[in-house]
Amino acid sequence: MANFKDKVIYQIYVKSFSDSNGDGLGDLRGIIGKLDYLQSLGVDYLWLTPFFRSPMNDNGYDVADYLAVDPVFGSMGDVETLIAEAGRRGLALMFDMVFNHTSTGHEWFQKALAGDPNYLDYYIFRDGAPDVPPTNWQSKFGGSAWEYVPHLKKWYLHLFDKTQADLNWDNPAVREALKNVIRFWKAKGVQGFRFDVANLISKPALFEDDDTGDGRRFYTDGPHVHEYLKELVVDTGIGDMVTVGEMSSTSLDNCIRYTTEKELSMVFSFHHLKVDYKNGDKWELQPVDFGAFKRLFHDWQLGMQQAGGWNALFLCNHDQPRAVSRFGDDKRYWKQSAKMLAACTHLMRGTPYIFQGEELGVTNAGYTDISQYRDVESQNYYRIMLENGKPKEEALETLRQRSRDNGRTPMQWDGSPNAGFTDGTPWIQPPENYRAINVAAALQDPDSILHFYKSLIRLRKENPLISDGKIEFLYPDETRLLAYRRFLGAESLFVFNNLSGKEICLDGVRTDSCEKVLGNYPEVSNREGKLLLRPYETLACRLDAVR
Ligand code: TEU
Repeated sequence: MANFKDKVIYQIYVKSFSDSNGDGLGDLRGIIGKLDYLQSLGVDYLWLTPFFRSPMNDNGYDVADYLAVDPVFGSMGDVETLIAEAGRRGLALMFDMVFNHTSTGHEWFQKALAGDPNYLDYYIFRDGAPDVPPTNWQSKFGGSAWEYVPHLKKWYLHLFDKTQADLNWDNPAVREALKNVIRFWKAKGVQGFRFDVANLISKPALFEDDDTGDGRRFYTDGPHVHEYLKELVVDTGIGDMVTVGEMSSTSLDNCIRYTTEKELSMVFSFHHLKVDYKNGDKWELQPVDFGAFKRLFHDWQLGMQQAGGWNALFLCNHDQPRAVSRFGDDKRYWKQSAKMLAACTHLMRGTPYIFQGEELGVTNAGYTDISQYRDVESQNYYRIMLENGKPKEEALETLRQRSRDNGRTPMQWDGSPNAGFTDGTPWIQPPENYRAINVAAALQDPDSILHFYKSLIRLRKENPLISDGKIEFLYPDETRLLAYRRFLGAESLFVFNNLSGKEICLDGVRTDSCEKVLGNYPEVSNREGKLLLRPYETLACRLDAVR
């Protein structure tokens, strides 16, 4: 297996990264133009969200042709140039494989609709009357997970939008067709893959109603998922590449298996990003439960370590609100909290991911009107919230905090109109604070979040302790303090993260023995010789001991 422990992966949301031709949408040539910036960060892999041919109902996660580049993003020639130019700068490419479903615009689905039995078996069709779906399962984007096709007198399953039809992985022809997609991109020089909702691909043999939930317990980490992933990896020869699976509502036990049984290098799990969901419902607001946040890191870090598994470390992606607005304080302690959240995740055991703009401390979008949102999930749930009687202001506040569009705003390159993302009209607006928060400004400021990220990345490269060391957690009962020790051989690094805007004094830590390695305040502070953590302080240091 490739060494992925000392690597840092940078996620590019292609549609919002850089627009080279003024049509308001990011594109591949835009990325090529920013490779020097990415190289200067020190990252190793670039994960690109899907840029394949698509009707774009879910921004490219509805793929109509896995082997073609959507013209809005560029051409196959651009992909080849990108791979070559990136390679010249020591950057490898990781492409996003959306294999749980295809767009209903895909040729396979169109043939199924035309009644071709071979292609009907590529998807999950069930006979039935027009008013009774086969099960009561709910789509993750709201509404029934089944759509009726009158002329076929059949329903098809879609766990996401109704234009994203779930593939039937039990059909060997489907698995073979998907392997060919991997082989195609591998031959182009792609060196890593991300698998979208990789743990939802294996559906149960029998479809039944879910009396207690939305159906996910029947297909999450489904019956043949481990077998199918292993087969895909072995048959395409990507076992020595960096691979990551997105695991929706998964379990620790399954993630141990995904990463220890030659399936994937690492996994994304999301439990730590649901700690502000009231009763597990994304559309019901509640303040962050930092106790749960801490506990989840504790359990996953130690659980994976004990079994030899491996985590992807992240707080942001294109489906999540911005971490600094969510877990930090994007007003009073914007800079401190963005740096603290970065250090807190990057110094744990696993491979860190940076989502475009995170390295600048980009905040949530701050939209005030429904017309500013673009995401299909946000549109659907806005309607559902209003239908359920939520007042408009409350529904808008919920979107302000929860919408995926918070993570999809244009990359903030400079303070010029549209943040330097496009010369045209951007498909989605940047947050208003882009005039202060942008790459150009961050490069000028020696104390910027951007420079802090560079230091963090460098630290990982220089210290096997960070990439390979073990972890143990300290201060289990201090809810707003996430503290841990990394260790390898005789060496130790202590990391203290204050998850609050209040001071915390640590009785057990004497500062006279403390040697700072990295932090977000100029000097280590103490009260009567004991370590004093200021608001949102992060401190990585060498110490004799913690009592
Ligand atoms: O996301 C999968 C997923 O289950 C969640 O991100 C989900 O969309 C969200 O939490 C619901 O609140 C992946 C992709 O990352 C996402 O962009 C796609 O829309 C989705 O799969 C379908 O392909």
